[in-house]
Amino acid sequence: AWKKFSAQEFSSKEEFEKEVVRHIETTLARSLFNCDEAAAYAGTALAFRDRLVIEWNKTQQNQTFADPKRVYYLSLEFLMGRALDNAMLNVGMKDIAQEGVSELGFRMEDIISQERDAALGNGGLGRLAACFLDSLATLNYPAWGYALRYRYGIFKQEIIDGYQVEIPDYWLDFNPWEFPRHDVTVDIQFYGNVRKYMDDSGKQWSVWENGEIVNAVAYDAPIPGYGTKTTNNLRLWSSKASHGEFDFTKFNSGEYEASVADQQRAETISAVLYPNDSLERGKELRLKQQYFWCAASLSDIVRRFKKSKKPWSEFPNQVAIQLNDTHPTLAIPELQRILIDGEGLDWEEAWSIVQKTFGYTNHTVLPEALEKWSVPLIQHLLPRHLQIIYEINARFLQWVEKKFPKDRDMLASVSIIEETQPKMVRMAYLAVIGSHKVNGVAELHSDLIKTTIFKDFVKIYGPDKFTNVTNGITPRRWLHQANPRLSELIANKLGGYDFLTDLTLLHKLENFLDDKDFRKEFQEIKYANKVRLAKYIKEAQGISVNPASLFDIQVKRMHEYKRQQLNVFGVIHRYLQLKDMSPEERKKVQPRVSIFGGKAAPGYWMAKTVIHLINQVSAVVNADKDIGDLLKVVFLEDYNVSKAEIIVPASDISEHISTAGTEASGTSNMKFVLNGGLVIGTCDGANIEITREVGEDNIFLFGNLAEDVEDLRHAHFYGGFELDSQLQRVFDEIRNGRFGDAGQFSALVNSIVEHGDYYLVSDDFQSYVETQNKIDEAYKNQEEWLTKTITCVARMGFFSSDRCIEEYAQEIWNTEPLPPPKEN
Ligand code: 26W
Repeated sequence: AWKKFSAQEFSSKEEFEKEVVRHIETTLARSLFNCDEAAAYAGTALAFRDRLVIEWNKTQQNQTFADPKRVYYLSLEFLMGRALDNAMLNVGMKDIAQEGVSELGFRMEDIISQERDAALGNGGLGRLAACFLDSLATLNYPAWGYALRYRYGIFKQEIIDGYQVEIPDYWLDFNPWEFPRHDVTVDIQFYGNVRKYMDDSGKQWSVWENGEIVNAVAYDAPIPGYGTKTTNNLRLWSSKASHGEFDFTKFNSGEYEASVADQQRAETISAVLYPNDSLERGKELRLKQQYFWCAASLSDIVRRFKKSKKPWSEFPNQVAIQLNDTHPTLAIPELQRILIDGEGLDWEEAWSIVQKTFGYTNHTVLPEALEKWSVPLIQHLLPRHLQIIYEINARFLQWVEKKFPKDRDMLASVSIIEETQPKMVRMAYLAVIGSHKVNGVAELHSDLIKTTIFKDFVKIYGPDKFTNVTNGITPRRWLHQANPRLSELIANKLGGYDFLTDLTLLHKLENFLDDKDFRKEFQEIKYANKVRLAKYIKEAQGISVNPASLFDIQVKRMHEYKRQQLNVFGVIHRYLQLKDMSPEERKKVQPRVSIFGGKAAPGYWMAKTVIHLINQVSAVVNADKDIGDLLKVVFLEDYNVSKAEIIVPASDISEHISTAGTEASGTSNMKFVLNGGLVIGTCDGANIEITREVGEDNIFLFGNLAEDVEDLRHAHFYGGFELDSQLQRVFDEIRNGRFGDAGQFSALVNSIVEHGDYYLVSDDFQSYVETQNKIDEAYKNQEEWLTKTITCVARMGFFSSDRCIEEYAQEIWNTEPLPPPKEN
């Protein structure tokens, strides 16, 4: 085996065991005689935690001493998944630990699976933030993540009678990875009023007063880099009533219930992650969460800056704040408020600091996902911020007016305030105006934002304010951890694990395309990963699938734009064709397993209907004796990060089939390809750049292009609607009840045949089905298929989140790494 880096080493398995036993007996106060897997997990985690903490403290000390420019990544979501395996691999001592736990009578796999996912996110945006933390630490950037410490992460999904049921995810029972910092607290104000006064020198000041105060308490989690001692910090804020346990005046005056209620109201702020992705609902509590987190984080950042005693003009040279979507946009007026009301800077000086400090990443162009908050709500909750937002807007519009005199349409269209009833604050516009750079997350997406939602801002600021940073994924978790055998095979061929920190080295794998042993092992690994998934499917879902079948996987949040409905209609079509065939014809068919997984937002009725249809189709198809292994349909319950680590390495084909122009990037597409699976996809998001990298022959693209979407939608309304005969038949079978109660699915079918087919399912169905047939054909030639998959893996170097972070650092943050000092 190749020597991997290690930080604070356990010099031997004995030393590791000793630490585990010590923690079980003392920290947990348990006897070794009743040590179960949960206790063994706890002991192992605590032993590794000790190692992380030492490097974490050193990193923080070193950063305090050197005081370089730091990056602050503000994200309402960090979908971290499990920490133990990642910590063992990043620190480089998994092998020793593995031997140690087996001597204690456990299997490492079982111990790892004891840990609950840290599921503080919905999907792509949250997982991207987690990959970024891994890359930032690995590349030695002084960087902090800031988020909320939700008591409940994304709900757990259960499927009952084919329907999604949401179960609360209380994940904090035992979390060895977090450290409460009861000494790091911030008072956060809500409501109240603004009073203006003049000081002796005649200067006008605004004070925000009489508000309600809630306490923010910091909880920190260490983020170890791979192959480096750098261990960064993820700081999560928890809300607490400002007067501690109870309000004793109320308590003593007999208002016991009221005092408990106050406390609960305060704690509600950080209680739950909003489970919507891509739907903005304008709830007051969500706005409270956003402000609470922004204000606590900024107070922390400003406090740290002030310790250095540098002049305020240095702030943007010491601090880069990245806004992960518009959710943290209130940080912009908040910093302006701190600088003018708190520190006494004049407006212009403060505003120039603000603009230089922030960068804004956009993750969606879907209109229903763009955040708008009503003016009366902000007025009520954050009266001073509303004044500041109006002032930002007034000055911006004056400036625009000078550039484009008399262009009233322009002024109305770029105003932060939308003149509706009630008036609304457009958060994306505030984010653009308050940042020095705005980026999209894949080339097509970054082009689209410049021609659609931010078109007028390109006219105003010029094109240079807008840039692209194509998303990436961390190869540590998504190759080394999820697919250890493939990682080892690659290391053996390339002469070490350097590819884990320079993923472009994978290109050398193309030299081994003709190496028989390599090919054989590559193929065996894929098969073993499919066996592992098949085993999991059997355990979790009770469905037997043959690992020799083609595994076709679509796992992601359930959404109409992601078009799981297109996939399931395709599955029904396949089923109907199989039923039509003679036994002779069936023998020629490529067996396939269609695997779905993903959560629907609890209020998203159409997405839930698609889950129900998939489960109904699954029940019918899997029970059909004629069909047997030729087609199996699986809906995997409760898709999450740790399940993705089993699912992703096991695909032959994965589906990324959004309506062109709707999926900003996608990141699971990258994960599947990196693990030797091919893609069926539309020309959307990062699929386009994946195609550029792997070559058109190595990806299965289909469907209409983004540039044609508008015309096609128009045609549905004005040109009449003619349905492809194959899709018509699918709908007929759904309607005649072949997959259960037809009434349940009428709205889904009608959204296509009667209500304009907004997501162009009918337009893309035929080419989708044809492309799936091509896949069957291609898969029959296993040698060619293998060549394609190896070639794809070799060409995935571009999609490392390390590349992505380097681009942010150079183009947006202007920051340098701070490597740990050499020790002897
Ligand atoms: C306000 C409700 C809400 C919540 C979350 C609106 C929008 C979001 C996110 C922006 C949704 C999201 O996760 N977007 C995904 O971001 C990924 C990382 O950039 C992309 O790869 C996905 O294409 C994009 O859908």
